[in-house]
Amino acid sequence: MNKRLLFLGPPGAGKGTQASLLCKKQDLLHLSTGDLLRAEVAAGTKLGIEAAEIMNSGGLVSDSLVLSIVEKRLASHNNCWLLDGFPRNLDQAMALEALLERIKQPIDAVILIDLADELLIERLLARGRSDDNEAVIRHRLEVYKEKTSPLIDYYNKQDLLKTIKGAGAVEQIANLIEISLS
Ligand code: B4P
Repeated sequence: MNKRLLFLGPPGAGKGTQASLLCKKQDLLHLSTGDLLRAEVAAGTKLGIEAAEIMNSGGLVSDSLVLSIVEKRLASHNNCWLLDGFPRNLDQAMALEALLERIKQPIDAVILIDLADELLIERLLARGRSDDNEAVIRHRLEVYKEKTSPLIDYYNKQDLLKTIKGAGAVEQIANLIEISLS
């Protein structure tokens, strides 16, 4: 079984939706940097106050801040996890690689969920989170293309990447993900 997974994809592709389902089914620790950051914002911590403005503009929160959140949780868990929405740029990917080497927990597979821009925008507008208005969504898509999409090549070269089409019913996509991991 794949015990250490990473979910990659544009905002709104369904990373969070699919990660929750798979983690429940396979008893993996679900680490969503988006959720963790939103929890810090809701709790009004120093870290949350720093993150809120950047999240509401659609930008990326600083690498050091996100890394500190992830490191704390990974090191304290027993080896089976799914990282959702992290890493989001090459610096984060390299920092993660160094961390995983140190704790001897290599990634087993990277799932890329891919979806056309128009569908992404439609889904996010329907979701209606505070950072889901059209101008912010378009900015997030640009940030994804510029900063995050180079990770596709990065993980492809390591022979870890599996690409799943994100269009269709939630259960259908969940099925495709499970097949790709079997
Ligand atoms: P995230 O919380 O990661 O959210 P996301 O990328 O927008 O959404 P996701 O792909 O998980 O889509 P979802 O399942 O919800 O990021 C938010 C912000 O946090 C970032 O912009 C950034 O500022 C910050 N951040 C997070 N991680 C960071 C990092 N590592 N470094 C720096 N900053 C970071 O699905 C979207 C909608 O579609 C939902 O409403 C869902 O119900 C619906 N949906 C899902 N699957 C569907 C399907 N098959 N059909 C129809 N609708 C579907």
